[in-house]
Amino acid sequence: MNKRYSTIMSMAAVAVMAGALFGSTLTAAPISVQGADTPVSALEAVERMGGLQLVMPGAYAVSGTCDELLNSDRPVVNFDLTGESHELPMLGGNYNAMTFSGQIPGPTLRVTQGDVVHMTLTIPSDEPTQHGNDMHASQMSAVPYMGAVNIGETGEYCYIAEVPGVYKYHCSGVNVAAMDQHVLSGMYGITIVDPLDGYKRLMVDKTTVSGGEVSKDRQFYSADALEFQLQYNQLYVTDGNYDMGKMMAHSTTGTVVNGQQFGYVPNSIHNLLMFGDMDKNIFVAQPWNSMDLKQYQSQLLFFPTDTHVRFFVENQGNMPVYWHIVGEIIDRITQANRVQAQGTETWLLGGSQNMIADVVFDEPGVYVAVNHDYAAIYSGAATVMVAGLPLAPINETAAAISTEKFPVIDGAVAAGSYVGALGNPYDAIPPAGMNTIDHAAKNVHCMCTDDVAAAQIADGAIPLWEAVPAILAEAGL
Ligand SMILES: [Cu+2]
Repeated sequence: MNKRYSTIMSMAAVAVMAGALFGSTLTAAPISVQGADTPVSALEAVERMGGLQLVMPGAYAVSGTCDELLNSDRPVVNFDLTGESHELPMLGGNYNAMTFSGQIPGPTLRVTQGDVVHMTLTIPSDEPTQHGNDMHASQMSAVPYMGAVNIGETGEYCYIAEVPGVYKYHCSGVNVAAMDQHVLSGMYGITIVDPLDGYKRLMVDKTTVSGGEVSKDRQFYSADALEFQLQYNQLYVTDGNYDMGKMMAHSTTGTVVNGQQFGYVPNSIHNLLMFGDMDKNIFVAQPWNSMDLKQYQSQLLFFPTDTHVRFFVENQGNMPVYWHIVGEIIDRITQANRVQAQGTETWLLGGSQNMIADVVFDEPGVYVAVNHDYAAIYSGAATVMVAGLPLAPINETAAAISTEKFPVIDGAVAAGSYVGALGNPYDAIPPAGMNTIDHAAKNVHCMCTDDVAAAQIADGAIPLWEAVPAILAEAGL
């Protein structure tokens, strides 16, 4: 798509967006030209007015101020973000990413239903553009609270998280303009609002047989679960920059899960443990193999069998997510702590839609969570998960290199999964809530800056690119 067409598309998108946000009576004012001597584009008109927010009558701004809510009796949870542009890696090279607080997705906020969220957004003085923030967990006037925050300044708003569930938050661009660019370049994250009275216990359909007679044998699991977060999005990039033409054509450059294509597939460590050879790949696509990749080296998700596993899933993108686990049936889907489905093979999430998927894995083995759209799978939406300790060669290798100082296999056995030896990836683990089972260990993993990776280490996550060579040296391998 050429640049001119791309500009036209951008103007059309702004007009559509403005119409959607402000309704028909208010749309005419911002898009028609006020005080202009010559005809200008809609985008220019918006810029001349200082952004769309100026035309919104103040009388509509009935909520969002903090004074009252911060002094109510409700618990207050502070959530402080910064808007930062960074160059980050994707398959095929680096690109100009935009982030909340140096990471994609941004930090996950976890609160309890009824809490007051006090969110602030700071734009550092060296940041080249304004940013905004729209939290879908809120129910408040978008204007003026979600408008652009100027460079070098901090914006804030407050709201009560009334409805439990998973909610997207995202940059609202520069007063809606370029919102697509900012979100699809990485400015998104989630809020988890735990139900005030906790999560529901999980029922799993089973049968039993006795004397040739089959009968129902429903199994119940406590609400406490081992938890993961998975956020789906697309990249639309040409020569390292966001390409709006590709977005309009739904022509994805890559599909990302938690900001990375194929970020949760085996790496050279798993190759080594499995085959004794770092370069002999286990999985069909392992683009993030090298130890030199540090926090970008791909990692796997680990959990024991016969355990309640809870996935917080958000579709941050522009395309549907047909969420499926190769080898499993999803035991339950909830939204707003209300059951949407039980025993479903796949669940569809449209753009900016979420779910909590509860699953119990009965059989030790390797499973793959996918967006069951082949284009999405092949461009990055494949997340490899291992239940139990099913890989005999890994168990043997781990036992062989296990030493008193690094009791690798003991840790794994104690945890009932390889999490005890290798940890679960930090960015796939949400903050703990009221029904959370702790992960035995975390490893450093994220689509993030080195500063964010260092903060993960400070929080106890293992940098496997340092730990594994140390273990191998200790074992004389
Ligand atoms: Cu932004």
